[in-house]
Amino acid sequence: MASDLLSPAEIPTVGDLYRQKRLQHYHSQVEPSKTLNGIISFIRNDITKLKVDCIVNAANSSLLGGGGVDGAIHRAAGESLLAECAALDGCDPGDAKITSAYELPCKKVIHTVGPIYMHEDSPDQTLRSCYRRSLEVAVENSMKSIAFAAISTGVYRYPSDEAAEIASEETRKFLDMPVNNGKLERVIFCNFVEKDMESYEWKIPQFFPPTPEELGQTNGTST
Ligand code: AR6
Repeated sequence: MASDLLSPAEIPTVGDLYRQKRLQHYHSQVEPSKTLNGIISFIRNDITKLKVDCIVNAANSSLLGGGGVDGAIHRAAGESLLAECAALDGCDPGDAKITSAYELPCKKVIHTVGPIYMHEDSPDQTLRSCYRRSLEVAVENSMKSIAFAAISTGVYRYPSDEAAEIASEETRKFLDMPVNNGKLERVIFCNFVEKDMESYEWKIPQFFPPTPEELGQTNGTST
């Protein structure tokens, strides 16, 4: 097995980053949650190296592969992935479909189709739907850990800050729903380029703010 694979246990959570003073925080209207801060991570890495239950691909509506992260995932998975995708009859923008992962170190691949930023009237609604549907499909398939590529922020040219805000907000909404409690143990935003990392550093604390304990202010009793 290649030694450059990364498992969730090796990836710091947002809670870890606050405790280690590696993540700044700002004023947030959102309730801090120690539980959620133990689920969320954002990293800069190649998503094909992650040993998580499932990774989320930024596909196009044909599901027949392409460049960017889609190309990287198909190359690493091998030709069987393309054969399974070809039988799925495409995917609408904002929707998500799941396949096996073949030669990838993860168990499943969720393929979602993001908006082409300049081509849609409401690209934000489509991007929100990508995150929501991918999380739903993951839970329906008993996935415990999920890693997202930064959907639409490459050739589809969605601005990184807005995309990171949508990803963070939709994930927070999903995890806050009582029906989803305890379903996902880890949600990892896997960025490839620095501009997306900077956007997550800015947006994550707005939707996953630190608890007093994570700031070292009290012994903490928050959930
Ligand atoms: N691991 C993680 N992220 C990556 C990797 C990687 N190995 N490679 C690139 N990225 P893009 P889109 C990041 O263009 O904008 C394809 O041709 C990249 O830095 O892959 O949704 C599809 O077939 C960027 O932040 O996807 C579609 O036709 C992010 O992945 C179209 O591109 C998404 O960039 C979809 O465009």
